[in-house]
Amino acid sequence: MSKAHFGLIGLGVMGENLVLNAERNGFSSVVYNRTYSKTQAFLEGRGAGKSITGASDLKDFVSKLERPRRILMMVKAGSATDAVIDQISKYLEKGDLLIDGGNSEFRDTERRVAQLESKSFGYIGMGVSGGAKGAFEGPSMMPGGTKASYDAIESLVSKMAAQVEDGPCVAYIGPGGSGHFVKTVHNGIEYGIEQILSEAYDVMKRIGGLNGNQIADVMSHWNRTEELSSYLVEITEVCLRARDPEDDSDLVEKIMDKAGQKGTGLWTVISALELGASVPTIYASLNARVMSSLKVQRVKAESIIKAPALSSFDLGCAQDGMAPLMDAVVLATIASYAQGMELLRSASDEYKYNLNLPSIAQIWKGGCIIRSQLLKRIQNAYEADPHLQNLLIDSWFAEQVNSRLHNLANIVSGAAQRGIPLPCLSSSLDYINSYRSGRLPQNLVQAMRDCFGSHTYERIDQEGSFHTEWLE
Ligand code: NBP
Repeated sequence: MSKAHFGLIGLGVMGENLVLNAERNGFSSVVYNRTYSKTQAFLEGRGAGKSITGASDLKDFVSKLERPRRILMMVKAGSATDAVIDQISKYLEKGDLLIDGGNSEFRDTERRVAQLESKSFGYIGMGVSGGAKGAFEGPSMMPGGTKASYDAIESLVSKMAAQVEDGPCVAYIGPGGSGHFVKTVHNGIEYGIEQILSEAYDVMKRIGGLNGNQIADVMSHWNRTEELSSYLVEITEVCLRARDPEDDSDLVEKIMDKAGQKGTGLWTVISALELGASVPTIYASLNARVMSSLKVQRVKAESIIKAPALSSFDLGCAQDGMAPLMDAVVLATIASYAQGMELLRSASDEYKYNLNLPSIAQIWKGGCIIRSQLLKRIQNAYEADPHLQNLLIDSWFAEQVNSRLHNLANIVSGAAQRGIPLPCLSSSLDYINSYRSGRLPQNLVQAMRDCFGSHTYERIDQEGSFHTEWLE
């Protein structure tokens, strides 16, 4: 019997769809899952009649693969991934390739790349985005590791990936854990945009008095604009139109307002803090989820702390796509991408990843959760100026900021006067205002630090380090 081209470990939501994708693209496959009954169910179900066989143990799995073996692990990140590596290593031979497609922490991947490559196996840490549907139809993939290992899987992943007008949504990212780092930042941006759209919904519902279908109409309008056309706006419309089969009301209104936060959003913020990169929009989205989990406390506080007095402000009209609110959403979305891209640049410098920012924007244009038309502009901006320090000062993005900033300010201040929290929109406004402020009040912070701790300060008019005896 001829050997299979591709092996997959972990028949969960993602693994099942990815192996069907590989098989459809001409790669005969063999699958293994810790719980064998799942393998059997898959082979009798979605995997039936396809060039996919199963294995009940890892020795048999490895023996069914052509060499060099290309094996994708889609298991839970963390100790499960280490366990699988540990169990399979004894059956691998020189040149075989293990790919971790889970959401692993990038430092774990750094460690595993070094460990596996030292045994002459290839190891790729590959971020995969697109959910179950993307995994089946074509995801966006972010592989990192050695270039030689990437070259060995390129024919496979470039066929499996989503395809956009300028190629597949996969490219070599860089060494070590860079692929998983880029996926982590992708997820951080995703957190930001999800929260921004949720805040816009809240404003339209609580200030504009719109119902789910009316808000969905605005989302539909936004999804037809260059600035906001995206997968996340598209699915927001879908969610808002869904009816509760019980009483035909807006289903979204029946959902508990508590969101969890998995590793990647938190890791993005931790990495940003470690690297000294500014990501307030992304941090605000993470914190909004933390606040949402305090449901019992919030319900109690609502009856104790009253909202400020009402004041009116211009939200725009639904037929016009709520133009002022759209301005606010466009800028917060841009801020989210800008922060993510700057975090990637910092990591690239610090960890010597040599990241290609236009290529990463290209990979994200299809298949993944944050795909959007804006990514074409982002790709253009970094292609035009590889040393661009921040998206906000690229000419097209600067024009967006200059023409829309007043409305972001109006929406944030108007909502604040009604006691409606807009963590991501207000953080984005602060981010943009801070970034465009030639002088910030950190001169006073420096004075205080020198006053109590003799930390010294620099002057704007003289070179050197200065100290003042402030309390004398
Ligand atoms: P699921 O939760 O659907 O499946 C997890 C898989 O991991 C199952 O096959 C399970 O085997 C296996 N597994 C576990 Br749990 N512990 C194991 C162990 N100690 N040894 C061997 N196998 C073990 O996950 P999923 O949603 O398909 O996600 C897989 C990976 O992809 C995760 O890292 C996830 O973060 C990442 N990811 C998910 C998405 C998404 O949209 N869901 C998107 C992108 C990336 P069992 O059947 O025996 O329990």
